[in-house]
Amino acid sequence: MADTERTYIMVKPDGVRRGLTGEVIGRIERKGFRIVAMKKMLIPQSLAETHYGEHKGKPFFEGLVRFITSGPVVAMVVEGPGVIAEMRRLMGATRPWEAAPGTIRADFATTVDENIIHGSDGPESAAREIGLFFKPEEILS
Ligand code: RTP
Ligand code: MG
Repeated sequence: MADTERTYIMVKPDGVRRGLTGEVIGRIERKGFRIVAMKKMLIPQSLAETHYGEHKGKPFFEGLVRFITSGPVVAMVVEGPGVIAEMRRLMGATRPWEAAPGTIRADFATTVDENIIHGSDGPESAAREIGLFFKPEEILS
């Protein structure tokens, strides 16, 4: 069985606005993963720019930061065997029209700019993003 890992998951402002927070949480819970930290928050501009730092200089960067700060998100740390890759699979491809049917992005999104959910894309980004959004004492052991 895959190693137990933690990943950073976030319902983006479009998902919160559209009332899809429960749908996303339900899919995570029904899968059998454990939510070990969670909060609803407005992301400050500086945190948004740091979180998406890898995309700085790309044409969509400013719009991405504007979007992710446009309303509350629901930030989570999710734990389970192989959870980093498995959550990426449950989310579906970045471009919703390329996402496999049954994935969150395929089922609920139509555009790449507003695609409902974020999930860390590897062990390094998971550790980095969890540290950006949560203090160690906010995470259940
Ligand atoms: P995320 O980081 O948000 O979980 O998404 P991802 O890993 O699937 O995709 P990534 O390449 O990290 O891109 C981050 C977000 O930037 C927006 N994007 N727009 N207009 C475009 O060509 C474009 N490309 C990326 C998307 O909202 C994507 O989720
Ligand atoms: Mg990404």
